[in-house]
Amino acid sequence: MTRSLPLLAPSPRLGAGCAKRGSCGRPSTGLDEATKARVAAHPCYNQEAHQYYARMHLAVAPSCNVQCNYCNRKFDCVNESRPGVTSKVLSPEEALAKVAYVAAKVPQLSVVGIAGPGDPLANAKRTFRTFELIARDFPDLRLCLSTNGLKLPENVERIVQLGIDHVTITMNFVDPEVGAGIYAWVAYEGRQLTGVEAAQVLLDQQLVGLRALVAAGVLVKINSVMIPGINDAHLPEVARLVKAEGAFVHNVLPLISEPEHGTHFGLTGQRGPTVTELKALQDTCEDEDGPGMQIMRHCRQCRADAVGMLGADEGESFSPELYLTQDVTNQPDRRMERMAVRAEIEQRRAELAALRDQRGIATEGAGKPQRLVLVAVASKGGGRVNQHFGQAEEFWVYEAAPGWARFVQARNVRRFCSGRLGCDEDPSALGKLVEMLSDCAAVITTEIGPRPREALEQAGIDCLTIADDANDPESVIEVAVEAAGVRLIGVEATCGELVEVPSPAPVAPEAVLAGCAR
Ligand code: CLF
Ligand code: SF4
Repeated sequence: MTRSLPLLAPSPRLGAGCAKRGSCGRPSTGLDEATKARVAAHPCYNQEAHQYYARMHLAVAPSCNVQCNYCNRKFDCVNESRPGVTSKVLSPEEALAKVAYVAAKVPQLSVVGIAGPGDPLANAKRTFRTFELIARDFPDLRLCLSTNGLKLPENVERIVQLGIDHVTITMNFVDPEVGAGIYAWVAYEGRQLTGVEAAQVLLDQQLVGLRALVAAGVLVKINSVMIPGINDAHLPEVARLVKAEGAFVHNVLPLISEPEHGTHFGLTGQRGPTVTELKALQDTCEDEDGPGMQIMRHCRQCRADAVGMLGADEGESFSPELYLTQDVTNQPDRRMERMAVRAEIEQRRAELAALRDQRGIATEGAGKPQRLVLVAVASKGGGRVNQHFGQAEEFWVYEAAPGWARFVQARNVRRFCSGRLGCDEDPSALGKLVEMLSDCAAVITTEIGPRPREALEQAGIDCLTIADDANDPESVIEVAVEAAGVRLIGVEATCGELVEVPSPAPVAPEAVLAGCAR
């Protein structure tokens, strides 16, 4: 194996013996074994799982009962899906056919979700009929639902009955005065409410629903859209409250407000946050939360008809012409195939966990070092550094230090190299890419061309390459990231300087989303 990363001697274990850490030397997530098993293969509820497992969304819910200022109904629900293309709305039977087709082609599929394009519970009949069919034919797939929460209280019983184990509620405020700036109206009991009254009703319903779900043992995720100047300073308060109410994970995601989407915020010039602002707020919410509730940092704001791994949407490969015309039933051997793939994935994860233990690398929990650098990795998943710099459409950003490597952000970029068609000739493309990575101390990829290498190095970013070999346990993200952290912090330490993450120039949301907005 060729590599330009330094080979590491095993690092001393940080915080060994600390009660907050697991017996294996890695941090304990504080979850009991049953809960760990429930989220182990859910790509949204478990960051590591998103490197291995796929989800699919079924766009069966067209209408909505509220009007968010960041939504244009011509597009998908932006609570859980990036706006850009209106999904084909499926009937429950069409949705079942799609699941059968996708499950046969994507054996790492583990979760089926309903997240739009409107609100699933404003279309409760269609939503529950769809879940009913899937639960009947695909008992091995987990069911997931995302809602604005307005109709949650009256539907909790049905959710529990159907075994929908994961529910997301979008909660953007806990102070109705703040909420009044986010929602144009809320339709409730035959009336169209506006302002503080509308926000108060929505909040009351969300809290009643959240408490009932938690009491019933459903794992609840809270999504909060970060809207600079409107609710950004308020979201730590949301984090505190939802944690106290028993939410499992809090996903703080950035507002998308391109004017071409025609939303109120887009048309009135409301900007979204920069990647730096988003990370800072996620860090603050995590501190507010304290141990016990996780902050989700790997959300890709998927479409309501997304299929595949997060960050690698294959939805367009599964057209209705395919799944509505071909008979792909859920035969037992297909299920066996999924089970075999899952067993392989879990074996790989166990091997990588053992390797991290051997190296004393923690990925979460107490014992986070104070001296850290950010490192960007090009990966397509599988726990490997397996992407060429020029072909990456996203970079995974980790905090790294000796004994520590934690995923903190996925950043979308415009693909720089298009293979045989050559590299992007737009001189600003490379500049934007470098700007996007400018707070990182290093970039780790399988390969990188001389031009981007030079541009990154001129910006003070180290370029490290690691050969990809699926069977080589060295070819793993955390080990590579930690090696980078050790090297960079080591260099700084010998100079007698404190390591500080440089502040990048603000990055406009347009640049962040370039190449991903459809
Ligand atoms: Fe879909 Fe949402 Fe379930 Fe995941 S997405 S309904 S919890 S299976 Fe995930 Fe997509 Fe982010 Fe949603 S990355 S937008 S958090
Ligand atoms: Fe749009 Fe979703 Fe808000 Fe409804 S809940 S208005 S579909 S973003």
